[in-house]
Amino acid sequence: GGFPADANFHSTPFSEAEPPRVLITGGLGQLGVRLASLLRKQFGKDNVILSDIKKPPAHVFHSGPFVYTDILDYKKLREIVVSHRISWLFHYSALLSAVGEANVALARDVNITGLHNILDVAAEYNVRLFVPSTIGAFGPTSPRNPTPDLCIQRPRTIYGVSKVHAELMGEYYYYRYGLDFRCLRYPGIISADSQPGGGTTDYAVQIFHAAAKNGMFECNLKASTRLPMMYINDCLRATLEIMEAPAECLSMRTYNISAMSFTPEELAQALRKHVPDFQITYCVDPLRQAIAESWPMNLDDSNARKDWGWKHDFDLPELVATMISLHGASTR
Ligand code: AKB
Repeated sequence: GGFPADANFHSTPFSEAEPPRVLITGGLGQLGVRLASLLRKQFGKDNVILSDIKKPPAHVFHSGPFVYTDILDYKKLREIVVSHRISWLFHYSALLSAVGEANVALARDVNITGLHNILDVAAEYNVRLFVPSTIGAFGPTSPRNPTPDLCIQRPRTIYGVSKVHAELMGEYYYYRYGLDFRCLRYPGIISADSQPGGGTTDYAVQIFHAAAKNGMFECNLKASTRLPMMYINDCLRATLEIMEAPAECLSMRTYNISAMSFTPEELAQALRKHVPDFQITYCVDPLRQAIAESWPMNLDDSNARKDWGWKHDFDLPELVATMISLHGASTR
């Protein structure tokens, strides 16, 4: 028998309900592989399909289902959703902030046209849809410390513009067609075993690799640049939690989530507790610096905490200790 995708299977115990059938687009970026392993633990390996236009490394290919999906090919996208009976979709395909400025036409295609395909297929087949938004959806005229959920959003990157567009279109489809759209504004995400690509917050990932390798790092943002950040485990747990939240808990469909906020200098200082001779130097990238200075310093996530019980586990000291232990830098 068919399983209605909009049935709230969480109202019955897991053992009696059919788990969701999940598709992750852009699955070979910084977050997809780890999201897939979290979801596979929860819902079963074969119920979670990773997809990308890139060729998966062997360990990813052998860890569970993988399909080629070009989100710009609408017919193929429908075919995948139908053939695999997809009921939840996590849409991770996107060009990030700095790389988007270097390739505006491609960023527009992937981040905006691609999103339109995702919205249409999700609405047509009754798929619950998660789209990550970002601190990059705010701009120089937004309040920066703290930044509430609802405020002026006039970003000046194509990435930010495309994410405001995604927030608004997702909410529009929710009100207009009943699409079960859920969205979180992520801070910069820090992970040990996967690299971001082309972002403004990338330094906070690269610094740990550099610390483990040779005890020094050249930072492309100024020492005093304060940005919101989060450890990947918190980010992925928040993502699963908002997807599982009963609809009646959600007073909004797009929430800020927050964990910590620091500058490169503060991060270097925290690193020195584990790598005492750690050196940081600065060679500022003007594009990334300008972007960072237009973004929030602190995100106000009180609505997420109130509505669906969001709570972060990792502050700066735990983040640094965990990243260092994963890189083995303490034995350097
Ligand atoms: C970027 O720096 O572009 C991303 C983001 C914060 O959205 N990491």
